[in-house]
Amino acid sequence: METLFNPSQETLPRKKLQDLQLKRLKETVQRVYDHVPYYKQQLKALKIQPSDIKTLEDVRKLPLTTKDDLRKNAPFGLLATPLDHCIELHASSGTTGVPVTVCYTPHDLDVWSEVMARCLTMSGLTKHDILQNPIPYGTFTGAFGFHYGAQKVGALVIPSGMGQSERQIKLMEYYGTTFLSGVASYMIRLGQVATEMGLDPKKLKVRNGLFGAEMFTPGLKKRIMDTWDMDVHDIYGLTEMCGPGVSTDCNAHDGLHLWEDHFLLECLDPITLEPVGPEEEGELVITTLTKEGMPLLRYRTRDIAMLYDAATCDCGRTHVRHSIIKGRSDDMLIIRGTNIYPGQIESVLMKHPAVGGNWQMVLSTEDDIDQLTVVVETRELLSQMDCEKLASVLQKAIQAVIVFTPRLEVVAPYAIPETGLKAKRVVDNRRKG
Ligand code: DLL
Repeated sequence: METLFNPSQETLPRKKLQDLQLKRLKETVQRVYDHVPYYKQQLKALKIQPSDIKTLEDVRKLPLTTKDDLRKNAPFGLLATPLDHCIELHASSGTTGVPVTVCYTPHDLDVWSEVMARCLTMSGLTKHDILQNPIPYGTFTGAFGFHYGAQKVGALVIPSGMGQSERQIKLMEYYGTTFLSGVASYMIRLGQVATEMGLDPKKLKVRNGLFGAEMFTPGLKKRIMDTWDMDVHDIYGLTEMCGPGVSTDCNAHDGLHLWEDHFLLECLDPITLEPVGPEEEGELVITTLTKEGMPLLRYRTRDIAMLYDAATCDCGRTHVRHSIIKGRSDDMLIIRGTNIYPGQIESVLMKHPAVGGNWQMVLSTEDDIDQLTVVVETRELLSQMDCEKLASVLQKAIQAVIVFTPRLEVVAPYAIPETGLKAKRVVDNRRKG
């Protein structure tokens, strides 16, 4: 049996968990009906009264909420409490420039710390650990989520903040960091920098890590484990729910347990919006069950995954598991009629030891035909001939997965410009229309 942060809640028998969810769902619907004019109007348009919610399945009567709905009501239009009751704000900028803003009451921060503490404990954090948190402390939820959760566990937090990779490595060495948190792709970069500084990452004291915030393929996970000789867990979350802390994989590494006492999960076909069957891919749609500041009904995450049987996992937790996030429905590219997720390309690249820390898919239009160029950094500087050999091997391996032949460009370490926090995997220069 694994160590659990909150054993009674994490192992709640399914029937009790569902009773609790129903009670909280009813409260949430009443709350938004009473306090959020936008939802009152939506519910009235669908002729739904809060008293119509009698079973958990009745969630399907409720309106869906999209990122666009949040933007239209930004920044504070969806609050269910006066702004005075909120004590912290976070936002995700997204691509259109209108930030999605979320405000937290003291209760919301308590719940966030609690779910983060559960995720961190699931990935091996104890009060004896020194956790280094190389994420920017700002409106992005990442740093604060890990910070609050780790303090709740009682670990010592080094709030090392964003970037300055050499400094991060020196801090690890100086303080004897045992646990790392953050954005998955940055761990590859840090490993590369440590090696260049003449340090073997395996010889540092880091033994565990919890990463997420972006596409996180098994290949990338394995690479981080091998580089650092550490155990790696995957954490999922989004600003609209709280930030990181929605779900994490236990030691079975067979899906991420999602905290069902705080979030009600549906997995829907993104086109028909009907529920998909067990172990069928669909979009995760989540209703908050305990949010005071900004409760959301049936939020369409756009994240594609599948649900596993909620029966008790070997770890003892009873909360439902979902697969790793395959990609976002809006990340799926259609290139020459073929549907491609960037994760498919990453899975191929990460198998090859000469491939370095960063890669991109660059799309263009030539003679009215879509062209895909996969640009790949090498781990070390290679000769022209070795670059050509590597390009040819990768080209064939990718072609086997995506059916047509992409162009391959092998470049030196660090040649792809860093774009900030989350890796930018797709550059779409195709002519539109
Ligand atoms: O990325 C929160 C977070 C921070 C999660 C640190 C984990 C670690 P947003 O910036 O709002 O919030 O982005 C949320 O990122 O809808 C997914 O598309 C993607 N995402 C987050 N975690 C994962 C993951 C944070 N483990 C969006 N695997 C989500 C794949 C992830 N994608």
